[in-house]
Amino acid sequence: MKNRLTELLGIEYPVIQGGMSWVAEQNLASAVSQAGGLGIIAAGNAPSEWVREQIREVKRKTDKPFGLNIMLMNPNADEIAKIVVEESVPIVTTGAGNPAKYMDMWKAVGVKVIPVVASVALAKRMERSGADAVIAEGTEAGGHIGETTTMVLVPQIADAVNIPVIAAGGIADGRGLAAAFMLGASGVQIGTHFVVTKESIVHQNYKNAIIKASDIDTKVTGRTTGHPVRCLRNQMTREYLKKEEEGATLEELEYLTLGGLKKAVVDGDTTNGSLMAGQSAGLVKAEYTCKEFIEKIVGEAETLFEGKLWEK
Ligand code: TUI
Repeated sequence: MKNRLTELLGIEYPVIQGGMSWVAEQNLASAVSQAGGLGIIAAGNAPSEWVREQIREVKRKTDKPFGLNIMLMNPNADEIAKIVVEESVPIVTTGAGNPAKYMDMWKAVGVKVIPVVASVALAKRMERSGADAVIAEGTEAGGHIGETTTMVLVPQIADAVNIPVIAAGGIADGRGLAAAFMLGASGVQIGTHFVVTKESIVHQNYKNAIIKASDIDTKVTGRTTGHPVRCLRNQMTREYLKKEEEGATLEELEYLTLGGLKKAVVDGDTTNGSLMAGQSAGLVKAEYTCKEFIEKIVGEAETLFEGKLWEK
C-alpha cells in the first residue's frame, strides 16, 4: 500500500482519520498515527490553548506524523493557523471553506496542506494555491457536506488535479478502500468508523447508535440554510426538518442544534444531540481498536487486489 501519498505524509497505510470536532482529540489521533495511519486532531470550535495542549500530548504519545484539522468557519481559525506554525504541526487538513489565505505562512515552514473539497473547482484552486493533496469528500460523509457523491466526485477530481487525491464519504471497510483506489484516489479519509473505536472518547450511547444504524438512518438538516449537515436521525433531526419545511427562521433552527455535538459526544444524549455520522454508519458493526480496524481494512483491500472476490 506504499504510494506517493504514504511517501508524502511519511505513514505506513494510506488511511487518514477524519477531523471531527469534539471527537478527534489526542487519544484518537495518537492511536491512529501509532497504528500507521494519519491521526488528526480537530480544532473545531475549541479554545486555542486546548488545541496547543492536544498537539503536545500527541507528540508525547507518538513520534509518528499526525495532523491538525482546522474548521474554517471557526472565528478562531486565524489563531489556530498560527499555532500550526508555533507548534511545528507537520500536516494540516481544512474543512468548510477555502484555506488559501494561510497557505503562504504554512508552506514557508514546510507544513503539508490538505484541504477537504467537495467540488472539482475548489480542488483545482487548491492545487494552484500550493496544496500538497486534496481530500475529495462526497455527500455520503457525516457532518457538514457538499452535494456530489464520492463515486462521481473522486474520479473527476483525480482527472482535474496532479496532486494525490484522498477519497472520503461512505468508506468504512476494505471494499471502500479498494474502490477508492479504483476511482483514482491514493488513500482514504474515514470518520464515522473511527468514532466507534476503543480509543475514541465518544459517549457509548453515540457509539451504540452508529452500530445500530441501518442504511437509511441518516438525515441531512440545513439544506435550506446553506449549511447541510448529516446526522443520525433522532428527535432533533425530526424537529429540525419539520421546522425547516414550515419555513422557520435561521435563529429558530440554530437553537435546535446549539451545543448539539457536545450533547452527543459528551452527554450521550441521543434524543436531542447532533449525532453527526456518514451514510457508512450502516456498515459499522463493531468496536475495534484503531490498530485492529486499520489492519482489518487494509487486509480486506489487499485480498481484493489479489483478484479474490469479497466473501462473507
Ligand atoms: O468540514 C467538514 N465537515 C464538518 S465541519 C463541522 S463543524 C460543525 N459543527 C456544528 C454544526 C455544523 C458544523 C462538521 N462537519 N467537512 C469538510 C467539508 N468541507 N465538506 C464540505 C466542505 C466545503 C464546503 C464548501 C469546503 C469548501 C467549501 O467552499 C469553500 C469556498 O470558499 O468555495
